[in-house]
Amino acid sequence: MSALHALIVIDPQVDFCPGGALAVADGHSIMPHINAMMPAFDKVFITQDWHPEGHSSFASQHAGATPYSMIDMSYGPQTLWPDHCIAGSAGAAFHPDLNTDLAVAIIRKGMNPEVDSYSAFFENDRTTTTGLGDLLRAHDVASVTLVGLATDFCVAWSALDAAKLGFNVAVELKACRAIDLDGSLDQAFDAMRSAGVTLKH
Ligand code: VGL
Ligand code: ZN
Repeated sequence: MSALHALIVIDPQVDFCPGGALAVADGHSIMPHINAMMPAFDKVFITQDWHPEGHSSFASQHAGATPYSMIDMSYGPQTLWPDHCIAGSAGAAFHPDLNTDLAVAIIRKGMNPEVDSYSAFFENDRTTTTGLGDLLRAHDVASVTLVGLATDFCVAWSALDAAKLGFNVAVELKACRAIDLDGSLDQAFDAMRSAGVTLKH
């Protein structure tokens, strides 16, 4: 029997909140909402964006490039970001308002210097797995609800991969905040709807 419902909290980290290196507007405000949701789920998983210094997704590593511009990497187009979520740094820590006590596991991603990883399931090469899909199955999880930061990048990519892997997927938008670069939020909504992801308001 595989019928459990997991909450997957995506990248609820200091650097994605106001004052952080890659601040998402109002990002901190989702933390109390996520805390309140956790007890209603069978299992809770949390992801943590966790990059080495000099990661290839940082604009600082590409001569003349500015943050939020795009480049072509060997694995496809990649947005360049400000340096953020350096492994072990204060900015990579979970936001202090988040209660992490109920988490079954913390999945770190983005550690390969050459490849970014928006999704909690696969790196941006779309093939290297983080192991989360198998871990969820080992925990008898069939349905997942995603919350966290940012709606249009790591939450959306994770939701699309979860649907591709055969999980029932919902995104609780009250507990998400977006970056919204050049229409990325509307694109993410369209892609998630087309993939059968339930968007909850
Ligand atoms: C994220 C950009 C770079 C996210 C992570 O969590 O949405 N976005 N790294
Ligand atoms: Zn990142």
